[in-house]
Amino acid sequence: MKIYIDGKLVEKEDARISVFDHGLLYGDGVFEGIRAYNGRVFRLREHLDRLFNSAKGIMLEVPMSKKETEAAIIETLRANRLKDAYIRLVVTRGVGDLGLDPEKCPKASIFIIADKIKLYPEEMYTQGLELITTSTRRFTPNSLSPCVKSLNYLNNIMAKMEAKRAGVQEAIMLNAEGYIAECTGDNLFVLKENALITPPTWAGALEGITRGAVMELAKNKLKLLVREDMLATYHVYTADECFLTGTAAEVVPVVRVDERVIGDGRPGKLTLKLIKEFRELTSLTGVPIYEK
Ligand code: PXG
Repeated sequence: MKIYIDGKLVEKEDARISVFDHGLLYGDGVFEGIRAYNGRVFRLREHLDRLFNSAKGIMLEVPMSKKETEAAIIETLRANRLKDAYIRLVVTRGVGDLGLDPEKCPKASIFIIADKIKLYPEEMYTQGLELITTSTRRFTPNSLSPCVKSLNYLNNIMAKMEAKRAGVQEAIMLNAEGYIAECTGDNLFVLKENALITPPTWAGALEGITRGAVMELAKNKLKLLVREDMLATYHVYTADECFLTGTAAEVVPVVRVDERVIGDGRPGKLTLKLIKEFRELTSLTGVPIYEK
């Protein structure tokens, strides 16, 4: 496996980061999780825009332009001869001293891992997930903006642990006011009487790339009304359908939340249609890896 790190492709064993890197010492950095399907990188420009916006949010200068970063991703995929892949793009503050001050870090580091994609079990899509609401809240815009996809995922990790310990796979995270933000690594949607609703970014949701694609498909292909709105757990319990979206999971039906059955307890009809539409979109669109 070849890893891209600061301008070079190196073997996995040689891909190393310093113990003085503030990405490690403080979670000071940003990242993206991207997928390639059948030789095409899905929504690459959108992922790069989000990465650069996350970096701007924390005053971190990405050491390459968007164009160069795009080229580095393609180069890494080619070096590993991948057609279907999960790509992890990371920018850290770089090496500094033991203090917090990022001014002591002269140069940010960038690395790209492109690996084979580990698919989730098919039952997850045919049977649906169960969720709980966790006690760990999503952080608020008066601390770190939840729109910044930073290297500090401890909140979400704590929420994930709580879900696993409760015997379910995923957790709903509320914001400080008690409205739903999203899940630990996925956005949440509910469907009620032909309206598809998802929390806005100002409720604490990350502006998911999959979320954006699904909103477009729901509007244009399924002719649903789509809107961003505040949701409380009550609105999920009483929804006709519920599902999650994310790069790794794609579109996953939710059938139970906090021990309430959603709809008839099976993946919703429109959710299944969206899964199909999304799979079609990912197989047909994206930035080609092997063509010029
Ligand atoms: N919310 C959060 C907090 C995320 O981290 C999403 C939503 C979905 O966004 P996209 O753009 O992927 O549709 C994410 C995605 C994981 C994992 O293992 C998930 C993410 C990052 C790293 C790991 O589930 N992020």
